Amino acid sequence: MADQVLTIDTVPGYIADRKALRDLVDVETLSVSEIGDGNLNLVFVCADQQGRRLVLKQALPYVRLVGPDWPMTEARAAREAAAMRVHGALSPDVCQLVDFDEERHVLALEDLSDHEVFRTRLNAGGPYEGVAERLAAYLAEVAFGTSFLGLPTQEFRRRAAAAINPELCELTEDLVFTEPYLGADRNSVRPVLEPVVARLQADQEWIAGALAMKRSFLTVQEMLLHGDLHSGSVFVRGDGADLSVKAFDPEFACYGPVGFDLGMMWASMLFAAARAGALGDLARAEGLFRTVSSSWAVFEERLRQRWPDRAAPGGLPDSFLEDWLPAVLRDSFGFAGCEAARRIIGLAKVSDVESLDDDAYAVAATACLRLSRVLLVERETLTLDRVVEAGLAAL
Ligand code: SR1
Ligand code: MG
Ligand code: MG
Ligand code: MG
Repeated sequence: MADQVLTIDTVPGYIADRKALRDLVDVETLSVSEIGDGNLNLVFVCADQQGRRLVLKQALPYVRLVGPDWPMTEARAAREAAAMRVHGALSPDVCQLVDFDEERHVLALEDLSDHEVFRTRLNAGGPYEGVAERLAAYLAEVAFGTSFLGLPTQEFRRRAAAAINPELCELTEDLVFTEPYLGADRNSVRPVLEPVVARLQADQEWIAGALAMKRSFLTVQEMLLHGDLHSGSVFVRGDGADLSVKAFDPEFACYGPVGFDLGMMWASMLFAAARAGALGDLARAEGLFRTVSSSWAVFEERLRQRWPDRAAPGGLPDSFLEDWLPAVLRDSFGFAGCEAARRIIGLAKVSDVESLDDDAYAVAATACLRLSRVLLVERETLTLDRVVEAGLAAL
């Protein structure tokens, strides 16, 4: 309902009326700004004169990127709140939920205004070392803690059944797994890329790879996914020993295949690498490509550490892990290949590539699509080293 949608003028009154929030800031001296730049929601930063801050995020009843003509359930806010609680209990690298108002679909979030969005840092050529690895550790903890590995199977099945998010999953099915390959009116690329896309969309091996990943996304309910883990869903602060990493925005959360989030995250590293290469910094591009390998190593190591604590050791011998990890790796390649294509061809694009001038755009976007083909078509036999080789060869 329109009167339920917050504005910068109604936020102070909203906070004053909300018991969990009213003592966290002084509403009398509050300044409010709306900073949401994502595709779906409103985000308000509220600061009082004592320097206390609160961040409110409200799900709109439509897709912000397109407007009221594309309705979208606000129930996604409840999915997001639930995922933040579960993920936050398993990993320190998750933005904390302060309060959730189910009626108005408003989440109050930990103030991370001393952080920056990872994509912003990547686009500026800033430090990336350690971020993909920390995200991989977070994903490993969640993969263990929300799946049949860490949970008794009845509990696992109950949680999987409760975590449905059909409307947002359909958005992913359409935008990530259908439209870039089969075509859609809302697809677009700059003219220089049209022949590359036309060739790919006539490539049955590439399409079959994407549709195999679609089947996996639709049919596998393995862990509680973040569901949209791109570099715009990650805050970072500092680097080296002072690095802080906080994943946020899990409104697409659902039970799905373990390789999904890892693949999405890898694609973000590939976009940043393609951007660096297109701007002439091949050393940075190579370093970024190598994060696929280094983050996989962390993911695998963390799961091997957790393995002795699995819920049903009698039913899951070590041989299971030795088969399962390579299967997750192959899936992650495939999901990265879908994300690498859809952010170039489909509706929801990434500034890593879109902010480039035409010449650099042609290089970066073509490289992403070449990598998409390698990841999707070769995923069953691909090695981590070959990703770096193929990435550099594509630039
Ligand atoms: C219309 S929403 C498009 C995209 O934005 C979100 O961040 C998801 O990535 C979704 O696919
Ligand atoms: Mg409502
Ligand atoms: Mg049993
Ligand atoms: Mg988002």
